[in-house]
Amino acid sequence: MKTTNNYAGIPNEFAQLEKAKVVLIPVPYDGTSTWGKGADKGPEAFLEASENMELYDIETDSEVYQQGVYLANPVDEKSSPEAMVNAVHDKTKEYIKRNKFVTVFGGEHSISIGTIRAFNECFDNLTVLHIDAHADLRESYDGTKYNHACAVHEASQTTNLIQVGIRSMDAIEKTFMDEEKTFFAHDMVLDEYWMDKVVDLMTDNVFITFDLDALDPSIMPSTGTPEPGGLFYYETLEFLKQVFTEKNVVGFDIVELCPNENEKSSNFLAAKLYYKMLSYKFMGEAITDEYDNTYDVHAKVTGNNQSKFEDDDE
Ligand SMILES: [Mn+2]
Repeated sequence: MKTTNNYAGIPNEFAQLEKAKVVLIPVPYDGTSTWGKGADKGPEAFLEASENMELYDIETDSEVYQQGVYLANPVDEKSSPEAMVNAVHDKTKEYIKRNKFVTVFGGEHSISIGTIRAFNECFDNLTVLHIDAHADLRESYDGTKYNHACAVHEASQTTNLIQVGIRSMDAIEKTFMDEEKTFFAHDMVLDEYWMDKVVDLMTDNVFITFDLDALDPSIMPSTGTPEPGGLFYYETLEFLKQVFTEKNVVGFDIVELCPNENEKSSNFLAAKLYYKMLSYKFMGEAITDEYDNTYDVHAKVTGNNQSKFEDDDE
């Protein structure tokens, strides 16, 4: 029953690029996954669930779609993992430079190599908040450094990388892991202050890369590589709300939805999580307010928010 090609079936007036503060880039890519295939079907399932979701958010008393959400054409480059990463990078950067709040929906986690690189080139002192069951720190895997197992290796070298929810890794990944900035699931479950500790390690500008397998498989079974002992829904939202309130979240991606014909609730969780993150980003922001993607809309940041656009024309 698809009636429009707009995100969540929103009216055209909120879906035009010119007026939209938010851009959503789908990346239906699944080229390097090792176990459960199907993350290439993620964006379609996410968009379908989004169309069947209520657009009023009770918690923030807002209808964030009215800030404008432009659904970009999907990144369809599949000739090689590296070409895909470059295409994601270019498209992400293009919309950041157009002063949009850029969001990306995967696809497998290797797409984030491109999104993170684009954000890191455009924002100073970037923190990458990596929420995932897996460390994803390998330098290369299966003969490429653009494998999903390497999703944040580059970020570990070039950004303030903070990892949350980790419960699966290879010993070799310790080489690249900063344990001061790693929050293992088995520790988090015993530490009522983990959210504050994570936020304390952040710089002002934060990009969030959210692998859905960070969530507990009981609420998110439809993902390529499920791991027991994950995050639950409300603690995840509480944490995200704190991050969006206290920091300038400059964009985010959500990856690894691997839809299953017989289990639709994961698609709806992904749709709702995305919408919640937008709602937190723009809560308290009037629809008529101008958007500046280099400045914190909650005005909580007093630090230096300058963009790097000027010195970064390649
Ligand atoms: Mn993962």
